[in-house]
Amino acid sequence: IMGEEKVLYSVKMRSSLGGAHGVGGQHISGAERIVTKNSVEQEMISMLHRAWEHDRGAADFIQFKVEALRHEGITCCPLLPLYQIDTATKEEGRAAAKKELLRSGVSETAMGKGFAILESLTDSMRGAAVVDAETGERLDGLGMRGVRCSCMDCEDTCAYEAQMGAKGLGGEHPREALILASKVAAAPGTVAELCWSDDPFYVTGYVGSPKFGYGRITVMKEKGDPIGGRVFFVKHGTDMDRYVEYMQHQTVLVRVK
Ligand code: WAQ
Ligand code: MG
Ligand code: MG
Ligand code: MG
Repeated sequence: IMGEEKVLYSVKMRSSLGGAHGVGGQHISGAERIVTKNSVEQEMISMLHRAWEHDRGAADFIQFKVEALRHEGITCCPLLPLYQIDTATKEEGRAAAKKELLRSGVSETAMGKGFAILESLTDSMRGAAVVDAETGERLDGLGMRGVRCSCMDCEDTCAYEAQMGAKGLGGEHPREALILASKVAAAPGTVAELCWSDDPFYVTGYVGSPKFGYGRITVMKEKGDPIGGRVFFVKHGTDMDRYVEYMQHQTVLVRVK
């Protein structure tokens, strides 16, 4: 018999400063985990602290959503293998990212379009721009919001932390990025993903792909730059309704080998 403590809960937090999102508040941070019931409370406390102590500012508006998940709606995908490219400057990092995108199957045109979207931002996006990996056309039509990838976590936090801790990659940023990139790479249609952080002092970014995994690029922007974004490059002809539905609503647990 399955005990109460085996029921999985989604815990989501988003926070802003100067009011709620959409009514003048500036986005500070968001977080989500999928945990057993006995961990929900601890998770909420640690998210609260993250919102209050964030580099982007101390949030004054914090929202939580706690929701029991239905077992039959949950799927699994593998954790992407990680490799690292050491770079010293933003220019070097972005050049490395371009190389990774091209060898992952993104066309020169689409790569240029993806970079143009992120490099022309004057404020951070909330989600990701979806770009046709062949033609470079932006497909989501969601402007500064973009598509949010949600409803994912690692299946076994202990196994994950043991593996990443051993590589010196503990901490929230690599964890969240690797979990997200793993779900994105497993999506039907994804060719590659490009990302750098909106946290002003977090200069590491990555290119993820189902072909090569998670290519961590140590420097991709200048210190102090608060603008970040993501681009999901998809196969020409990808059904966008299904793609967005998977990103926003499919619960995916990422399995550590
Ligand atoms: N779904 C889609 N796009 C998102 C999501 C999401 N759930 N969360 C953030 N984004 C977009 C949004 O445009 C943000 O501005 C941008 O990505 C950056 O988000 O050491 O910290 O959460 O290996 O600031 C990568 C390197 C860190 C980690 C990425 O991203 C490592 C990071 P951030
Ligand atoms: Mg964030
Ligand atoms: Mg984040
Ligand atoms: Mg951030």
